[in-house]
Amino acid sequence: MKSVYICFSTDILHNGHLNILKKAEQLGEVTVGILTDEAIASYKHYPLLPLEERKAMFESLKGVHRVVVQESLDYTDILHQLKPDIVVHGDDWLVGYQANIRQKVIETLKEWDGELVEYPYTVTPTEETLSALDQLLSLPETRRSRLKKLLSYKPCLSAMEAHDGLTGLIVEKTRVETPNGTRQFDAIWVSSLCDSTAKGKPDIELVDMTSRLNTIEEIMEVTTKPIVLDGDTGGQIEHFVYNVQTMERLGVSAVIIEDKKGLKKNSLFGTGAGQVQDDIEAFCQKIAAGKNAQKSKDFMIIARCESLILGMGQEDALKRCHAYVKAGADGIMIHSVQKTPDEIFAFCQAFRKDDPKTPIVVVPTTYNTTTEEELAAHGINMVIHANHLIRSAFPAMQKTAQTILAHGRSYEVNDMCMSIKEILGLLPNQ
Ligand code: SPV
Ligand code: MG
Repeated sequence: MKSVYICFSTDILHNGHLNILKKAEQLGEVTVGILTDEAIASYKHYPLLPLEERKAMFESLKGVHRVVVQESLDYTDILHQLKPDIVVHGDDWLVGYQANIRQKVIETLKEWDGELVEYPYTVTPTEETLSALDQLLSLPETRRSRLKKLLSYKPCLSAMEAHDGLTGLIVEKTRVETPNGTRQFDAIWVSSLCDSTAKGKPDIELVDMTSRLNTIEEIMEVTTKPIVLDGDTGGQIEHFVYNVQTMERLGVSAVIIEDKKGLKKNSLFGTGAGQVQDDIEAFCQKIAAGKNAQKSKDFMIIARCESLILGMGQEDALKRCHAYVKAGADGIMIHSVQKTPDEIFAFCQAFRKDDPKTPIVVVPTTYNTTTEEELAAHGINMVIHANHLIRSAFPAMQKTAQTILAHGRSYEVNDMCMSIKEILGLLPNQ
């Protein structure tokens, strides 16, 4: 009897899957491969059912001899382990990002005269309803817990700022093919700088929480990715505890609050802003009160330390960050406005000596020649690209406005704009 291998990433079984399994069964003894949560999240949505449940689902199917775990989208390793006579797949992978994966399967199978059998891939009505999965993934309960889960298995997350529905869609949908596979952002950063700037206001906690929550609602309506809110100083403790519960209820995954007091100004001003850092004890009390107030297990409060920004040095930053973790912080963010990552790397090395696992978050706006890979290699768990969508949109819009004004007509900006047809087709469900 021939050995047959077929890999699945689905959460929900429908007729299309069962039909292809039936065909596979006629070819020989079927081994089903189940992709890990991480591999699935790398190219589509975060799976609704965790690996173990998906594995159990396939194990219970008639005609499935055994179920194994496939660690990556690339089949090479698993095929070398199993050496199947036949690999079965739908013909949907002839084009797109899967075409490379298919080619490697064909080459690997050649090593032992294995065969690839492809069946026409049919989009069943059930498949269409699978797009309703997005609706489920965007529900508060499902979305909120996803940041903690991603942090638990992915060494370093990449977050991008969004400040309205449209930028939310860009962060949600942007994917690029790289030699290491498909890449997409893991989380959405709702920056105070960008949220304020988009409203034509300075970043001084002037845009109040009601308005910030409206922005979040707008983003949430069109996205499924976990949301990390820039909570500025967190405000008064008495207000913070209420806001924590509101954020949780909405499905926000984490809030980052910074250890500054008085009128908050943006950190990128550096020491020029005359900012005062909060006392360690007072800030620890705020963190503890927030942790006490939260109702769910998965909401995260991340403490942001401004010691390096304010020239207080590494020892002060370390003392504070360890104290914040002791007070209950689920992660720390260490900020810097240096042009190189040196002080961040030195901090991480020292912090990791006493704390190997608390997630470290950074915002490499000024030291942006450093890659996420290098940051990850220094023990950093989340990289936030904090302001780049608004900073790239503004000059583009300004140039368009100036060009129209200069020419007294809009013809000259035709090539700077997307077409009316494109903008009308841009948004889903119109
Ligand atoms: C923000 O994006 O609003 C931040 C990060 O707080 S920074 O602007 O670098 O201070
Ligand atoms: Mg901010």
